[in-house]
Formats: sequence, C-alpha cells, structure tokens
Amino acid sequence: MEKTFLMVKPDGVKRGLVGEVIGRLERKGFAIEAMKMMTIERSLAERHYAAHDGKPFFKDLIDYVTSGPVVAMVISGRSAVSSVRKMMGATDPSEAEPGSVRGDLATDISENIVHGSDSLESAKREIELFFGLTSKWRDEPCQ
Ligand code: IDP
Ligand code: MG
Repeated sequence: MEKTFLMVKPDGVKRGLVGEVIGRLERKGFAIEAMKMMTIERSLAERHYAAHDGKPFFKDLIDYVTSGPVVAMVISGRSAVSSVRKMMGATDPSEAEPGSVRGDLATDISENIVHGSDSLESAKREIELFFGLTSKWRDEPCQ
C-alpha cells in the first residue's frame, strides 16, 4: 500500500469538479486518508513547486495555484502514486488519454484541474508540506 498527495487545483474547484475527481478515486478503490480545503500561501506554493523555479511558467503557476481554494488530499491504496498519475492523465490535456481526468475534462496545459505526486519521495514531501509531520505520518512510512 502507498500514500500519495492529490490536490484539486483552483480551476477544478471553481468548475465544480471536486466531486467528480473524488468520485473517480473512490470508484477505483482508493481511500481518502485526509482532506482539506484551503487557499495556499505563496510561500507554500513556491516550496511545493520548487522543482519548477526558474522555468518560464513558474510565476504564472504560483499565481494560478494561489488564486482560489484548492482541495488537498492524502490518498492511499495499491500503487497509489503511479495509479493516481495515470488517472490524472498527461500534464498537457491535449495529450492526456480519454478516460483520464485531464483527458476528459481539461484543454489547458496550465489549468489542468489536478496535481498528483510523481514519486514516493514527492508524495512524502508533499504530504508533510500540506498536512505536517504529525505523529500519524511520522509513525507510518509513506509506502
Ligand atoms: P504535473 O502536474 O503533470 O506533474 P509538472 O510538469 O510537474 O506537471 O508541472 C506542474 C504544473 O505546472 C502543471 O500541472 C501545470 O499546471 C503547470 N505547467 C507545466 N508545464 C507548463 C507549461 O509548459 N506551461 C504552462 N504551465 C505549465
Ligand atoms: Mg509534477
């Protein structure tokens, strides 16, 4: 069993797609371990997306992801990290497979509804960033 971090980004919340995303995860068989709606501070957004610092779209990405509430979640299940990434679809919705969240519901490479951790290491880092190092997460390694 693995845990991963998933976030419905501001465009997904504004478009009323939180239930759609959660429904897909639940029907697949994943469990929601933790969930909260929040508006991200710039400093948290910059840490979360630190790997993209310096890229041409970085400022727009931070503006966008802090532009309204997000719904942040910890999802658990078998091969949750890679499986949730497949369910999200490719970053660019024009390349995302039909049947995926982005393939079915998005057209824009920047406003692409969801974020999901891309590795076990990212999942652990992102869960800690958004949900903190509570004793629960410290005692349960993220895999
Ligand atoms: P991911 O969300 O599929 O993991 P990343 O490459 O990690 O994709 O990029 C993070 C986010 O940055 C994307 O989901 C998207 O919102 C935005 N982004 C990525 N590449 C571009 C781009 O070329 N132009 C504009 N925004 C981008
Ligand atoms: Mg990424």
